[in-house]
Amino acid sequence: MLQFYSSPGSSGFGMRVLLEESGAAYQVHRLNLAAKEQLAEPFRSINPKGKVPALVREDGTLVTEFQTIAFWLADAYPEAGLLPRDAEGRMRAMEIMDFIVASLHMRGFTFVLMPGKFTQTPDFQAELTAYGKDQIAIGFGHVSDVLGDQDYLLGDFSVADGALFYTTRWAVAVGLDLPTNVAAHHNRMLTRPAVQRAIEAEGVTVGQAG
Ligand SMILES: N[C@@H](CCC(=O)N[C@@H](CS)C(=O)NCC(=O)O)C(=O)O
Repeated sequence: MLQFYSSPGSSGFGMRVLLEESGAAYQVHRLNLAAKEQLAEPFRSINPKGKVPALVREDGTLVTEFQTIAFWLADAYPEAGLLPRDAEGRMRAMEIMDFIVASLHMRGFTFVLMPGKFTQTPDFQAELTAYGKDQIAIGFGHVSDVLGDQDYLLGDFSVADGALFYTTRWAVAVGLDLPTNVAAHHNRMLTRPAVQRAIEAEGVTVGQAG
Protein backbone atom coordinates (compact mmCIF):
# COMPACT_ATOMS: atom_id res chain seq x y z
CA MET A 1 0.00 0.00 0.00
CA LEU A 2 1.15 3.59 -0.62
CA GLN A 3 2.50 5.38 2.45
CA PHE A 4 1.51 9.05 2.48
CA TYR A 5 3.33 11.53 4.72
CA SER A 6 1.62 14.83 5.30
CA SER A 7 0.38 17.36 7.79
CA PRO A 8 -3.25 18.47 7.99
CA GLY A 9 -3.77 21.89 6.43
CA SER A 10 -0.43 21.88 4.61
CA SER A 11 0.04 21.61 0.85
CA GLY A 12 -0.29 17.89 1.54
CA PHE A 13 -4.04 18.51 1.83
CA GLY A 14 -4.14 19.07 -1.94
CA MET A 15 -2.35 15.76 -2.42
CA ARG A 16 -4.81 14.04 -0.08
CA VAL A 17 -7.58 15.24 -2.39
CA LEU A 18 -5.71 13.76 -5.38
CA LEU A 19 -5.14 10.47 -3.58
CA GLU A 20 -8.87 10.29 -2.91
CA GLU A 21 -9.60 11.15 -6.55
CA SER A 22 -7.16 8.47 -7.77
CA GLY A 23 -8.82 5.58 -5.97
CA ALA A 24 -5.42 4.43 -4.65
CA ALA A 25 -5.17 2.53 -1.37
CA TYR A 26 -2.91 4.46 0.97
CA GLN A 27 -1.93 4.78 4.58
CA VAL A 28 -1.52 8.22 6.15
CA HIS A 29 1.31 9.28 8.44
CA ARG A 30 0.62 12.66 10.04
CA LEU A 31 3.46 14.95 10.95
CA ASN A 32 3.24 17.87 13.33
CA LEU A 33 5.19 20.58 11.50
CA ALA A 34 5.01 23.01 14.44
CA ALA A 35 6.75 20.36 16.55
CA LYS A 36 9.31 19.96 13.71
CA GLU A 37 8.59 16.25 13.32
CA GLN A 38 9.50 16.65 9.64
CA LEU A 39 13.10 17.32 10.67
CA ALA A 40 13.37 14.46 13.16
CA GLU A 41 13.48 10.69 12.96
CA PRO A 42 11.82 8.59 11.74
CA PHE A 43 10.73 10.96 8.94
CA ARG A 44 14.18 12.41 8.35
CA SER A 45 15.44 9.01 7.22
CA ILE A 46 12.39 8.52 5.00
CA ASN A 47 12.60 11.97 3.34
CA PRO A 48 15.91 13.74 4.04
CA LYS A 49 14.42 16.94 2.54
CA GLY A 50 12.24 17.18 5.65
CA LYS A 51 9.19 18.29 3.65
CA VAL A 52 5.65 17.09 3.09
CA PRO A 53 3.88 15.83 1.07
CA ALA A 54 5.97 12.71 0.52
CA LEU A 55 4.90 9.36 -0.83
CA VAL A 56 6.54 5.97 -0.41
CA ARG A 57 5.39 3.59 -3.12
CA GLU A 58 4.71 -0.13 -2.84
CA ASP A 59 8.28 -0.90 -3.93
CA GLY A 60 9.64 1.22 -1.08
CA THR A 61 10.88 4.11 -3.23
CA LEU A 62 10.19 7.71 -2.27
CA VAL A 63 8.55 10.38 -4.42
CA THR A 64 8.65 14.04 -3.34
CA GLU A 65 7.57 17.45 -4.69
CA PHE A 66 3.89 18.14 -5.23
CA GLN A 67 3.98 18.23 -9.02
CA THR A 68 6.07 15.08 -9.24
CA ILE A 69 3.87 13.07 -6.90
CA ALA A 70 0.81 14.33 -8.78
CA PHE A 71 2.20 13.24 -12.16
CA TRP A 72 3.22 9.84 -10.83
CA LEU A 73 -0.19 9.31 -9.22
CA ALA A 74 -2.04 10.26 -12.40
CA ASP A 75 0.06 7.84 -14.45
CA ALA A 76 -0.17 5.04 -11.88
CA TYR A 77 -3.99 5.29 -11.74
CA PRO A 78 -4.89 6.23 -15.33
CA GLU A 79 -8.51 5.11 -14.97
CA ALA A 80 -9.07 8.12 -12.66
CA GLY A 81 -8.33 10.47 -15.59
CA LEU A 82 -6.29 12.91 -13.52
CA LEU A 83 -4.11 14.15 -16.40
CA PRO A 84 -4.65 14.79 -20.10
CA ARG A 85 -3.13 12.00 -22.19
CA ASP A 86 -1.65 14.26 -24.86
CA ALA A 87 1.74 15.93 -24.51
CA GLU A 88 0.31 19.44 -24.87
CA GLY A 89 -2.19 18.89 -22.06
CA ARG A 90 0.43 17.35 -19.77
CA MET A 91 2.75 20.29 -20.45
CA ARG A 92 0.00 22.77 -19.50
CA ALA A 93 -0.76 20.79 -16.33
CA MET A 94 2.90 20.98 -15.29
CA GLU A 95 3.09 24.66 -16.20
CA ILE A 96 0.18 25.77 -14.03
CA MET A 97 1.07 23.43 -11.14
CA ASP A 98 4.60 24.73 -11.11
CA PHE A 99 3.28 28.28 -10.99
CA ILE A 100 0.91 27.46 -8.13
CA VAL A 101 3.51 25.64 -6.04
CA ALA A 102 6.66 27.62 -6.82
CA SER A 103 5.18 31.12 -7.10
CA LEU A 104 1.75 31.37 -5.45
CA HIS A 105 2.64 29.10 -2.54
CA MET A 106 6.37 29.67 -2.08
CA ARG A 107 6.61 33.38 -2.98
CA GLY A 108 3.18 34.32 -1.66
CA PHE A 109 1.57 32.20 1.04
CA THR A 110 4.84 31.27 2.75
CA PHE A 111 5.37 34.91 3.70
CA VAL A 112 1.77 35.49 4.75
CA LEU A 113 1.32 32.29 6.75
CA MET A 114 4.72 32.16 8.45
CA PRO A 115 6.70 35.42 8.33
CA GLY A 116 8.13 34.41 11.70
CA LYS A 117 10.10 31.69 9.97
CA PHE A 118 12.27 34.37 8.36
CA THR A 119 12.61 37.09 10.95
CA GLN A 120 11.64 37.95 14.52
CA THR A 121 11.56 41.68 13.70
CA PRO A 122 7.91 42.85 13.62
CA ASP A 123 8.47 45.53 10.96
CA PHE A 124 10.22 43.10 8.66
CA GLN A 125 7.50 40.51 9.26
CA ALA A 126 4.92 43.13 8.22
CA GLU A 127 6.93 43.86 5.07
CA LEU A 128 7.14 40.17 4.22
CA THR A 129 3.41 39.73 4.76
CA ALA A 130 2.63 42.71 2.53
CA TYR A 131 4.97 41.38 -0.17
CA GLY A 132 3.35 37.93 0.10
CA LYS A 133 -0.15 39.40 -0.24
CA ASP A 134 0.91 41.28 -3.38
CA GLN A 135 2.34 38.10 -4.88
CA ILE A 136 -0.82 36.18 -4.01
CA ALA A 137 -3.01 38.81 -5.69
CA ILE A 138 -0.81 38.73 -8.81
CA GLY A 139 -0.71 34.93 -8.69
CA PHE A 140 -4.46 34.43 -8.43
CA GLY A 141 -4.84 36.99 -11.22
CA HIS A 142 -2.78 34.74 -13.47
CA VAL A 143 -4.66 31.63 -12.33
CA SER A 144 -7.90 33.47 -13.10
CA ASP A 145 -6.67 34.14 -16.66
CA VAL A 146 -5.78 30.47 -17.15
CA LEU A 147 -9.09 29.27 -15.69
CA GLY A 148 -11.20 31.69 -17.72
CA ASP A 149 -14.78 30.43 -17.96
CA GLN A 150 -13.83 26.75 -17.61
CA ASP A 151 -14.91 24.64 -14.65
CA TYR A 152 -11.37 23.35 -14.06
CA LEU A 153 -7.91 24.63 -14.90
CA LEU A 154 -7.47 22.40 -17.94
CA GLY A 155 -11.16 22.16 -18.78
CA ASP A 156 -11.70 18.72 -17.24
CA PHE A 157 -10.66 17.99 -13.65
CA SER A 158 -6.94 17.24 -13.32
CA VAL A 159 -4.18 17.11 -10.73
CA ALA A 160 -3.69 20.85 -11.24
CA ASP A 161 -7.01 21.49 -9.50
CA GLY A 162 -5.75 19.74 -6.37
CA ALA A 163 -2.83 22.14 -6.31
CA LEU A 164 -5.04 25.18 -6.76
CA PHE A 165 -7.44 23.98 -4.06
CA TYR A 166 -4.88 23.87 -1.26
CA THR A 167 -4.00 27.50 -2.01
CA THR A 168 -7.62 28.70 -2.27
CA ARG A 169 -8.28 26.98 1.06
CA TRP A 170 -5.49 29.06 2.59
CA ALA A 171 -6.85 32.23 0.94
CA VAL A 172 -10.31 31.63 2.37
CA ALA A 173 -8.85 30.77 5.78
CA VAL A 174 -6.92 34.04 6.04
CA GLY A 175 -9.66 36.16 4.46
CA LEU A 176 -8.00 37.05 1.15
CA ASP A 177 -10.18 37.96 -1.81
CA LEU A 178 -10.22 35.63 -4.80
CA PRO A 179 -11.13 36.52 -8.37
CA THR A 180 -14.75 35.52 -9.04
CA ASN A 181 -13.92 32.53 -11.24
CA VAL A 182 -11.25 31.26 -8.81
CA ALA A 183 -13.73 31.54 -5.92
CA ALA A 184 -16.24 29.59 -8.01
CA HIS A 185 -13.56 26.94 -8.66
CA HIS A 186 -12.98 26.63 -4.91
CA ASN A 187 -16.69 26.18 -4.24
CA ARG A 188 -16.98 23.73 -7.16
CA MET A 189 -14.19 21.65 -5.64
CA LEU A 190 -16.22 21.45 -2.43
CA THR A 191 -18.98 19.62 -4.30
CA ARG A 192 -16.66 16.73 -5.28
CA PRO A 193 -17.13 13.59 -3.16
CA ALA A 194 -13.36 12.95 -3.06
CA VAL A 195 -12.81 16.45 -1.70
CA GLN A 196 -15.40 15.91 1.01
CA ARG A 197 -13.76 12.61 1.95
CA ALA A 198 -10.36 14.32 2.15
CA ILE A 199 -11.74 17.14 4.32
CA GLU A 200 -13.35 14.69 6.72
CA ALA A 201 -10.31 12.43 6.88
CA GLU A 202 -7.90 15.33 7.43
CA GLY A 203 -10.18 16.99 9.97
CA VAL A 204 -9.54 20.41 8.42
CA THR A 205 -11.94 23.30 8.04
CA VAL A 206 -12.60 24.53 4.52
CA GLY A 207 -14.78 27.58 4.16
CA GLN A 208 -16.84 28.63 1.15
CA ALA A 209 -15.25 31.33 -1.00
CA GLY A 210 -16.91 34.60 -1.90
N1 LIG B 1 8.56 21.92 -3.08
C1 LIG B 1 7.86 21.12 -2.10
C2 LIG B 1 7.49 22.04 -0.96
C3 LIG B 1 6.87 21.32 0.18
C4 LIG B 1 6.76 22.20 1.39
O1 LIG B 1 7.35 23.31 1.50
N2 LIG B 1 6.01 21.70 2.35
C5 LIG B 1 5.86 22.37 3.61
C6 LIG B 1 4.42 22.23 4.11
S1 LIG B 1 3.27 23.11 3.09
C7 LIG B 1 6.78 21.72 4.63
O2 LIG B 1 6.98 20.53 4.60
N3 LIG B 1 7.33 22.53 5.52
C8 LIG B 1 8.14 22.05 6.58
C9 LIG B 1 9.46 22.78 6.67
O3 LIG B 1 9.77 23.57 5.76
O4 LIG B 1 10.17 22.52 7.65
C10 LIG B 1 6.64 20.49 -2.75
O5 LIG B 1 6.27 20.91 -3.83
O6 LIG B 1 6.08 19.53 -2.23
